[in-house]
Formats: sequence, C-alpha cells, structure tokens
Amino acid sequence: MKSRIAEIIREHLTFEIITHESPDEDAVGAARALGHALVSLGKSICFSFPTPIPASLLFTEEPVSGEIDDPEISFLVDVSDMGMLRGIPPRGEIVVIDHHRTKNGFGLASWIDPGKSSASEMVYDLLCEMEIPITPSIASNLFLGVFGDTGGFIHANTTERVFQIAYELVHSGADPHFIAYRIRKAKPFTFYQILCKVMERVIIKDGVYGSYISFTDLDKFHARPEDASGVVEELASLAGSQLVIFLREVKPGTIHCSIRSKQNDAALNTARAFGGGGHGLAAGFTVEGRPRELIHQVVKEGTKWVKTA
Ligand SMILES: [Mn+2]
Repeated sequence: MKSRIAEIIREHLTFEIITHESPDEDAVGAARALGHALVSLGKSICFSFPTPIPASLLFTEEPVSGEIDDPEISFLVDVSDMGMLRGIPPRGEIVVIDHHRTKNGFGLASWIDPGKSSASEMVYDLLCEMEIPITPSIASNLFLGVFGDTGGFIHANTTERVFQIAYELVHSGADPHFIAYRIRKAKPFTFYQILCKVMERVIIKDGVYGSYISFTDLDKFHARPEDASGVVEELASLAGSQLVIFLREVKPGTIHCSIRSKQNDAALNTARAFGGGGHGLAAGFTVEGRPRELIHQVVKEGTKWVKTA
C-alpha cells in the first residue's frame, strides 16, 4: 500500500492534508512532514485542521506552497475516522495514512498499520520508499510525532525500529533536547491547577481510576482547551492503576473522554462501549452529558475490561 501511495503522489499535483480534531504531536508532525516532502517534490499543498493546532505545538516549521482551491488528493493523516473531522469534508480523493485500528480501509488508497508507533513513523517509511531527502524541517516534525505518540519513548510501541528512526531523524537535523523540552518542560500553570482538581476527585475501583474536569472549572482557571492535555498520562502514572479515565467537559454538556490502559484492548473496549475508538491501550470518545454522572458509568464499564489478579 505504501508503494501505491507513492504512485499516487507521483501522479498528482495538488494535495490537501487533513488530520484529526484536537491535533496532537503526531498529527501535527506527520501532517507537516508530509507537507514539506510534497513541496520538495514541487507539489502544491494546503492543510485542513478540524480544530486549530494548540499554540504549544506551533514550534516546528510549517511548509508553504502556492494557494490551491481544488485539491486532487486529500490525505487523511493519523486519522481514519470521519467522525473526527468535525464534519469538514475532504475536498479531493481520499488517501489514508493511519496507525489507529479501524475496521475497513476506504478512499482511493488506505494504508492502515496499527503495528506502527505513529503516523510519523509511517510518513518516514513512505519518504524512504520514495527516496525523498529528510531535511531538518522534516526530521524535526517527524521526531515530534514519534516522541509524542511513544510518550517520550515510554509506551509499549517504543520498538527497536522507533529508536532506529529516532537516530536517523536526529542525524538528519532534529534536536531531541529542544523538542522534548518544548513538550515536557513547558507546562502552563493551569495544567497543574487542573491536575490538582482532578486528583481531588479520583474514583478508584478495581484498578480503574477515573476523574473529570468540568467546563466551569476550566473557565475558573481561564484554561485554554489544550491546557488539560497530559492529565490522563499523569493518572496513568499512578502505581496500581490498570485503566484510567479522564473526562473533560469541552463545552457545556459536551464531554471528551480519554482512556489509557496497561492491559491490551481494555482502553479500546471501554471506549467502544460509548461509541468511541482508538488503540488497544489508548482510546477515547466524545458524548453529550454531565461529567459528574458519566464518570461513574465509564469507571463501571472499565472494570469489566480490567483483569484483576
Ligand atoms: Mn498518532
């Protein structure tokens, strides 16, 4: 499928690059790296982000090309769920590059590989296949994505291959210290205000830890939407937690849920019960409701999927 995508790139001139709502490091890194690569081939590109890139992820170089009105191809990068596009339709023929587990491929070509650490790893493989030089801008964006999706080389997807790619990216000009510090050592004060509130409310049941932050809390802290990102990882760092759930009321009555688990598929199965999806160990969903009530339901569902010793 990788070679089919390479062929599609060679045969077309104008590309739209789309990623999922609330873009994370991998979404931004993979999308921008692919953009740089296409521009280096003389193609014209444009981006379509269903929700804006958080300010904290705006430090890597953005590719620039001439304006296009009618892209021939729409790349979906780090996303294969049309529900995560906020209803914004792709304008060209769809080509998917994603590592989230989904049932079916679709569009003109669909390269979905849950065995990859990140969409950035896939873009790296594609560029190698096409013998496109990895410039420092491409390297920095791909390193951002690989670092982000492996949790800083911590998660189970941190394979030997990931380190090999990281080596190549640093060799090609990515600055690992700069990127890691921008992501990990530059947290806003509001992050810790949110975290304190979340910790006060933790519910613990059979290895399942759940908590939430309401829209009112976020408003009180003058928090930006992205200020709560990383809270779920802090819950997952608690000793004894097998599955963690974090609800964030993104606007009054709309709740986004992030789930992490240490046992395979527990996060995904819990998310699926509420119409969501993701990876086996990291999944989520968005529903209408009240966080204070919903948290009990999600914790209860989570306990079904956690095997207790
Ligand atoms: Mn990803």
